[in-house]
Amino acid sequence: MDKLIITCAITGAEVTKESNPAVPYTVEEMVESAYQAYLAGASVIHLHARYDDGTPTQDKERFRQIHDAIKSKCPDVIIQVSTGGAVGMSRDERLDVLNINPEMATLDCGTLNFGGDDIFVNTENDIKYFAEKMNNLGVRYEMECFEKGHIDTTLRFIKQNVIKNHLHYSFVLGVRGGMSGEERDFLFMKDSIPTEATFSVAGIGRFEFTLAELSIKHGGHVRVGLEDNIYIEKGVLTKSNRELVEKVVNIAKKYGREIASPAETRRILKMERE
Ligand code: KMH
Ligand code: ZN
Repeated sequence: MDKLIITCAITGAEVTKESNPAVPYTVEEMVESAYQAYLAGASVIHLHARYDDGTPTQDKERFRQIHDAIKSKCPDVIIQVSTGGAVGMSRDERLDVLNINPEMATLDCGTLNFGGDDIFVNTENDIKYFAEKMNNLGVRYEMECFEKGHIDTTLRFIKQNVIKNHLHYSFVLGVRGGMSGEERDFLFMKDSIPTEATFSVAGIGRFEFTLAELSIKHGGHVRVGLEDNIYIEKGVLTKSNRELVEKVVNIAKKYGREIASPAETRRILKMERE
């Protein structure tokens, strides 16, 4: 079994300090949160940009500021920028971040309801457009699949040579409007991807640690972080992203799964740049 890749989704675009004061907004808060998560064992930081008041943005200059500040504190960490942004952003707005030449980015592979009146839109043409841009720029992408239909879309795109990366999936389960995060959901997703693919699991809310444990057991990788979940255990707010990462490290220990460094992560995901 490969060593375990831990991704930390430090802030997201939707969760606020009103829900958990540990959610980072400012550049300084993001850097400290990313650094602490890295020290605890995260080799990948899944990054959204926000302004100091918490407003999400895909503005390349804001992203560059945060990206460069994190890299100067932990130069080897992999920064995976979000091209999902926030609900309601346009295609080109979401893609502005590619102008900073990131090492890795997300590729969202389908549309879904996102709670209340929100719809996170990723049409077939959007996905193609995003994949083609990233192929041309040599940006490595992780395919975010919120339900099984999104995997089926990627399988079509692989056949059509629209998706050309090493195949690395993230199953994001438990979003209100997407697939839930029970064991059967996880197994269905895992068994639906090509055998040569790697995968990580991001459990939203109460699914964060049950899915982390399942993924660790089944040879997958794990994403945790305040973007996805604000509790360390039922009813107890987490103090930090670091605490969430540490909890995964402890689960991994139980199963004898070692933690991948950033260099090992690049090897596992075949992402060394030529
Ligand atoms: N904020 C969500 C609407 C991604 O990062 O690629 C989308 C999202 C996915 O977080
Ligand atoms: Zn995200």
